[in-house]
Amino acid sequence: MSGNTQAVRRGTGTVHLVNPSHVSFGIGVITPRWLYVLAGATPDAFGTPLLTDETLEPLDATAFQPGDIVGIGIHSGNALRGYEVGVAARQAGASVIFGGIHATLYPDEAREIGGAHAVVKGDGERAWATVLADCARGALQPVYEGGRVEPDEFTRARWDLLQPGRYMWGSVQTVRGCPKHCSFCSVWRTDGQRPRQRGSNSVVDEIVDLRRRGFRFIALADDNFYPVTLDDLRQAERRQDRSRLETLQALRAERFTLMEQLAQLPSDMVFFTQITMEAGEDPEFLDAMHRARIKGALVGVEAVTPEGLKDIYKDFNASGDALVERLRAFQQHGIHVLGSFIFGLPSDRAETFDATLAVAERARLTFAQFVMLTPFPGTIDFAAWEKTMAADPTRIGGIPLTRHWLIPQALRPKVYVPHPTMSADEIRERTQNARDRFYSLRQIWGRSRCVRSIKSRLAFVLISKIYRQMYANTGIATDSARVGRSARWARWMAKPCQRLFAARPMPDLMAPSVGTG
Ligand code: B12
Ligand code: SF4
Repeated sequence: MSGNTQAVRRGTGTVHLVNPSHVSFGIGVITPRWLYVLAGATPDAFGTPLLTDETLEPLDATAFQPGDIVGIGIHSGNALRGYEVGVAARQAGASVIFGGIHATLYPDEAREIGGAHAVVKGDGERAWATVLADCARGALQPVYEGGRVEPDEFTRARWDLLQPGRYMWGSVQTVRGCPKHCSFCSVWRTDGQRPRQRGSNSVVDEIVDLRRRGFRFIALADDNFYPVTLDDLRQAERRQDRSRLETLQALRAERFTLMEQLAQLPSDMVFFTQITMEAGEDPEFLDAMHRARIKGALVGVEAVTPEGLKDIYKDFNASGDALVERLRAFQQHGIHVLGSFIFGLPSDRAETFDATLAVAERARLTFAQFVMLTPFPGTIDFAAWEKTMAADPTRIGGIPLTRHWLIPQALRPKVYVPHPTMSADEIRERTQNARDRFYSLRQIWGRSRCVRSIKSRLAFVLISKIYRQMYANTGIATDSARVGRSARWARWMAKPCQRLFAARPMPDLMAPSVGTG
């Protein structure tokens, strides 16, 4: 995305921020928040950064000039493309800085193969200004420790830099960190287990800013919107741990304040978040979500059996009938659930796939994603797998499997962890089959009864299909023709879909005034 005006300052050229992607759709679903947050953390003296989101369109590397500063944010999935961008920027004579979760975990890699002059580990809010200042005086350090900033330091995103009409959903983060410790997830290890919860006023101010610009759909880009459970409170009470109890109660009260404020925003607004299913046991919380118009939530169901949940240290989830009940509780409060399931767990068997689909149906999930167990760096699963792979001689294009993100996308295996009873192909095919069945036109049309008018039902079908093509197919298909077809289809459908999400801007909207800072 180009087109911002930028001031060139003494000593340095333009500051670029690049969100890398090997596939572009023309339209984006959710705004990549880090781009706009880092733009917000860029001191005025460095001018307005030029933002490029490659999920919209590929980067034009000729835009890099000697003396420019190029910031690239990567997670493991887009690290390889990020490194190509870094190398191109360095060749053009720019200073190259990497950040994001993957660079935090592998700072040396970004320098060795990504052309990085410097890497920021952890949060970028504080470190970015230091990096820019060091760069301007020719004193860049190889690594900056960005640490974990406190909630009052979370930088407000610069939504004024958004090009109108390019994204369907705005994104606002309300909390970082998660108290759980799921074995496949890196969040609790990189962002920490202490919830760093942002004051409701600053969250709402940003949402108001987005609504003024015509965004009525907002993703609360949190990993766990429910960081304090009823059980946490009970345990603190039982232990008579007064100070913990007060901390937890304050966090919970702040959630309610936030939701109360969201409820006062224009009635056409819709929020979506990610949450643990424990919230399904907390009707007061679900009621507040409903009033706040948090109409959808991704719930990490992961596995439908107790054995599966044990495999991934997620015993706090329910299984069997209790699972169906918890998921239905969301639905009964008017909250659509996007159930997220992982296949390929050691205890999975051929029948697990059907059992999972049956739960998805019984629980009346509105959407579902079925992913294959992938050892992402920074997770317990990855550490254990890396150990077992130490003597494995397999190389793809010279890359060991334990560095799978460096293998070109088309050659990347889809299943990494050997399964006790199923082959990699069997897991992939059964996963693909589960997706095909869940997203068959007949099934989607049946589920579309969750909305009323025919127009809304058709919109539901469109959104289900686009969701599946953008996120589901591109990640699973082994055959590159299928990936290409999916991407083309999503590109073609994205434009009409975007129109469904856009709202008339409300430039005069004011924030509701209750709440904490
Ligand atoms: C929202 C979200 C999504 C959205 C993305 C929407 C979008 N356009 O951004 C959706 C739902 C599409 C998504 C999809 C996926 N996601 Co996701 N997602 C997130 C989530 C919850 C929030 C991201 C966010 O906006 N954070 C807010 C910003 C401000 O924080 P940040 O990105 O960390 O940036 C800060 C620092 O990292 C740093 N920084 C970042 N970049 C840079 C660059 C520079 C130069 C500097 C100096 C600093 C810097 O500064 C920022 C401010 O402090 C994160 C978890 C998390 N806590 O971040 C997972 C997360 C990034 N996702 C993850 C995963 C695995 C996925 C999927 C693969 C899931 C799946 N199985 O399909 C897909 C991949 C999609 C794809 N093809 O790329 C993992 C990545 C793990 C890893 N090792 O890479 C995470 C960490 C969650 C997890 N449970 O582990 N995701
Ligand atoms: S998967 Fe969800 S609940 Fe588990 S640690 Fe990660 S963010 Fe927390």
